[in-house]
Amino acid sequence: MDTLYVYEHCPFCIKARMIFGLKAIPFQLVVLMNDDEQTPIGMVGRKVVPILQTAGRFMPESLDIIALIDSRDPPVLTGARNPAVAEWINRGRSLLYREFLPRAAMAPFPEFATTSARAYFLQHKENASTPFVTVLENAAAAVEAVNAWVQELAPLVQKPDAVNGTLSYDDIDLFALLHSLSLIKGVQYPASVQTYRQTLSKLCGIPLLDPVAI
Ligand SMILES: N[C@@H](CCC(=O)N[C@@H](CS)C(=O)NCC(=O)O)C(=O)O
Repeated sequence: MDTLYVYEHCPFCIKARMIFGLKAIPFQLVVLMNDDEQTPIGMVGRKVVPILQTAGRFMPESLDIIALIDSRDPPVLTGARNPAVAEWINRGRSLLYREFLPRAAMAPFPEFATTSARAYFLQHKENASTPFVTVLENAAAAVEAVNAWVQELAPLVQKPDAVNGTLSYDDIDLFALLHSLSLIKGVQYPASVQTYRQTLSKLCGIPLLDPVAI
């Protein structure tokens, strides 16, 4: 069976997990400790996830993993992309991840199960010019900006199970981002977006982070 090495907070890992869920292909999910440098370096020469172990080899890069798994018959990511979806993502991605990282640092992700693993994340992800505490102190204004951005997604969602009507790489990018977004408390989802993220969560077998939102 294929094994996928991940961190649960990692959006690239969500993308790789999605293709297994969408195709109902069984796989083993292994969460690495965030400060475990040796395991990924031993597998692919650098500290990175996701890593797929398949047919006796190790493979990094979420898009390569997705392409490999989707090349098994029948492919599911057959729909055309809509450039407006990528444009929407690009408009808000840096705002989202500025808000996401300090919350991730506090969330009960298994890759942070030890103090040293959580400390490693803080050391590597906290930006000296904008400490996490400063981001969180300004959360109210940021969540308002996030909400304005999320409203603009509503008209782009064509179907609950595929943003453009047929599953495509836009769904991979969009659900991975909405998964990260679900860690942010106070985000208000327009009806079409709410139904979409809940439907994709079920189809992919990847729970949203709503219950642990901060
Ligand atoms: N291009 C890679 C990017 C993967 C990536 O940036 N992964 C991050 C986690 S989100 C990582 O492993 N960073 C090293 C670290 O967190 O220490 C992909 O698409 O798979």
